Amino acid sequence: MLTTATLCAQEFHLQPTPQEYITQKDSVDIPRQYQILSGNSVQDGPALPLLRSLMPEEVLGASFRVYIGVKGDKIIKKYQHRIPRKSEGYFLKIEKDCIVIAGADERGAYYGVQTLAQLLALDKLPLAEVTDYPDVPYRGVVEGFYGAPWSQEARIRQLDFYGRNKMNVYIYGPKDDPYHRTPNWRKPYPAREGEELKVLVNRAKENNVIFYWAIHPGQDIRWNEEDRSLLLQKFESMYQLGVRGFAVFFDDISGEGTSAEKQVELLNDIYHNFVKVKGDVAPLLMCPTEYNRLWTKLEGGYLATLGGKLHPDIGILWTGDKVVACIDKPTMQFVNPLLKRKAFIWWNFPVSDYVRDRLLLGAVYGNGTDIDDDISAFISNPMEHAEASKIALFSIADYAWNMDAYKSDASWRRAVRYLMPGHAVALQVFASHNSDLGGNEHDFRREESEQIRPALERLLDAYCREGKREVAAASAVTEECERMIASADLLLASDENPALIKEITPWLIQFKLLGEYGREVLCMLAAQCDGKKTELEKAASHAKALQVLMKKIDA
Ligand code: BEU
Repeated sequence: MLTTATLCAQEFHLQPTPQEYITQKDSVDIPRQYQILSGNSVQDGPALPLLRSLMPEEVLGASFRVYIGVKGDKIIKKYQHRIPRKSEGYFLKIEKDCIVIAGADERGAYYGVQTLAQLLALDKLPLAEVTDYPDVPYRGVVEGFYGAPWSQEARIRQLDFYGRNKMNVYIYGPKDDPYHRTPNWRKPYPAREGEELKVLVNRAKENNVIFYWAIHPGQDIRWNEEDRSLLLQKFESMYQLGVRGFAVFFDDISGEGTSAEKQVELLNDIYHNFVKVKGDVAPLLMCPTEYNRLWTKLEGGYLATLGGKLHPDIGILWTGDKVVACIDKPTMQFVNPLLKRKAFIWWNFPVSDYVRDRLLLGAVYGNGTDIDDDISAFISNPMEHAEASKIALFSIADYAWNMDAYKSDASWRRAVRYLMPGHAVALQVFASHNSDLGGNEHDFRREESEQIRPALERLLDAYCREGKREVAAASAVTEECERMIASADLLLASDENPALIKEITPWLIQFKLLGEYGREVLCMLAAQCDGKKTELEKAASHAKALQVLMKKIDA
């Protein structure tokens, strides 16, 4: 009998959460040998190589068969009717003697293989059927922050992560790459940087990710033939490196470059004379100057001009009601009629370039789960800390794939476990205290330290009002301080995810000091309440020393 999978999150959960996952109680041993039978439509893409990397013992004539194909391929004909009628959808079936992966298109087949990869990590393969597709057409990341751009290694790890998490877009647009914007947007990349980009483009292809390259010419563009042709030449040079997705960003500029009419003219020209001529390029994208509601001057007619005159196939990026804001139904009801298309959402989270002393490792919440029909994309602008950003990116992938099923807290915990399975408890403690931005220019705040908040409030309340020490609250807070200290040590000593630990080391050191400081303050409180003057002085001098150390780390 078929039963809907009920494995709890602690045990196993497909990521991103599939639309439908049905398992039987039975399972099958992972076959030692098998034969792969593949359709014509998967011969060129990355689905087949990925499948072969998962199942290397391919033997002609083996009794266990793996069928893989795309709608229309003979090899999966029997299962045509089970393939969801959604782009990038797939049907995956695991039986005693065969596996079937049937995609709505090549990327769908690839995602079927990615799901199989997760199931293959189990001891035995569950007999299962997965019917799956994404809610949002484009899902991914825009490397669009100010500050140190990601390293080559970090980008490679990101692209692999996107493939595994069924994200299909990466937009290259780091504000501090001089060849992306002023002063060097007109010039081709030097040979070494060009070669590195080529490697990334290929890695994106292997992961079925569209590599977009964005140009940011607005701060000094002159609306003349020379600059128009320099921009097209730059795009051509990126095309030669293998890039097949292009975007033009006009955010955060002033002066002549902000003209809606001129931006439209340029974009339509690129659309007709570059994108259409090439014929193998993804939809053209643009980021407007008025890219959020707060900065929209309706009377100026900027967005109306874009909406009315920009070719309807060009995607327009939008960050929401403010520069940094969650996206909901009213957000979309405001912007879509103006743009006359579904906005391509650029979500400014977990980007931290305006709060650089913070790590934003909290849960992803606040976006409407009823907006899948209103958006053409949901992409995230992350932190300059690539590995640490994956906590949020994991959940963003989950949310954009299946909004109805999205559970923020559970997804967050799975993200933490995904990054450091062997130290998930310690990383969860650290993440739960490193989520809020503090006061900031965009008034964007996140929940932080929620679990310990009631005890902290009781402790402070009793002390401030009556000068008393609330014993239960004091021990709860002390325990939390101990947990912080131990978690910091465990993570600092771990070699489980060196890239992540390297990024967060200063915060881990600070976290440990903060735990020690908290513990000492609670000793001071106990000593004061018990009238133990010497102990109070001893604890106070240690607490002061810890404060000095924390200031040094802050600096
Ligand atoms: C986040 O601080 C952030 C906000 C914007 N000023 C920039 N542009 C857009 O959001 C479109 C972005 O580059 C920057 O990272």
